[in-house]
Amino acid sequence: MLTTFRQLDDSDATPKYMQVERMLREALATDALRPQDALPAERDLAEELGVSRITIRKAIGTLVDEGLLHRRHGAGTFVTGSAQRIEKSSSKISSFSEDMAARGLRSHSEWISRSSGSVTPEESINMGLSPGAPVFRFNRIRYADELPMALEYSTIDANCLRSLDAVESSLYKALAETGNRPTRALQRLRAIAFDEGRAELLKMPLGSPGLLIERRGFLKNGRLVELTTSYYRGDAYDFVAELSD
Ligand code: 16G
Repeated sequence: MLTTFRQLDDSDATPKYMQVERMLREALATDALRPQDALPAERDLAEELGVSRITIRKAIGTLVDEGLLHRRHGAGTFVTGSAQRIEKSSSKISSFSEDMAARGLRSHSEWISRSSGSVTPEESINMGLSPGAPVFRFNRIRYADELPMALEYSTIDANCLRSLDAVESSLYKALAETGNRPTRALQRLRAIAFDEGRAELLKMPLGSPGLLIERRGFLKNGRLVELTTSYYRGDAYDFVAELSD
């Protein structure tokens, strides 16, 4: 692995950390470093390139901020990029936590916000709830291991959950506790390019491809429980539909 990196040029007056950064960018551009590859330990890289660990850390830090690399706690630094693709069958109604667990990935979420309120006029029409009906809103960044995979904005009929705090790691788990996990869903998919705000939250370059998925989740009796808009990274998901005549 180390031999794939070119040595720094001693006669170059550019600060060393910028040279390391440029060298790493080249390695990424030429596929010497490929998606999911682990970078050598900072100590080894510093030794190999004849610079300090601080210099290495600074160069890597810039690329982490740009989302080209990411750190996994206790495991090191890895190349971002096309994540392990998750194949999702659209005929089964599953949750993000279940999808990840089925692939041996650890899921967790970071809260963007959670709040209680009442339906907007648009939600009232979309959800078939009376104007002023109480709802909870859960806005989350969803992670698979340490990789941000999706942004999810959910509006839930407040009568379907014990409380706003009932949702911890899984929304569907909390809904199941009150017997209100959706049993049927309608989904709409659309291709998008990530704008600046969402690209930043997902640590992806501006304009990266994504999938916008709107899910309406219903109970057996036809009542709508969930209205969720998800933004999935386009390089991580394959949606599979089974069709028959
Ligand atoms: C999935 C659903 C989303 C649901 C969430 C619950 C799609 C496109 N969307 O991401 O509608 O709210 O799972 O996940 O599949 P959780 O139970 O792990 O919070």
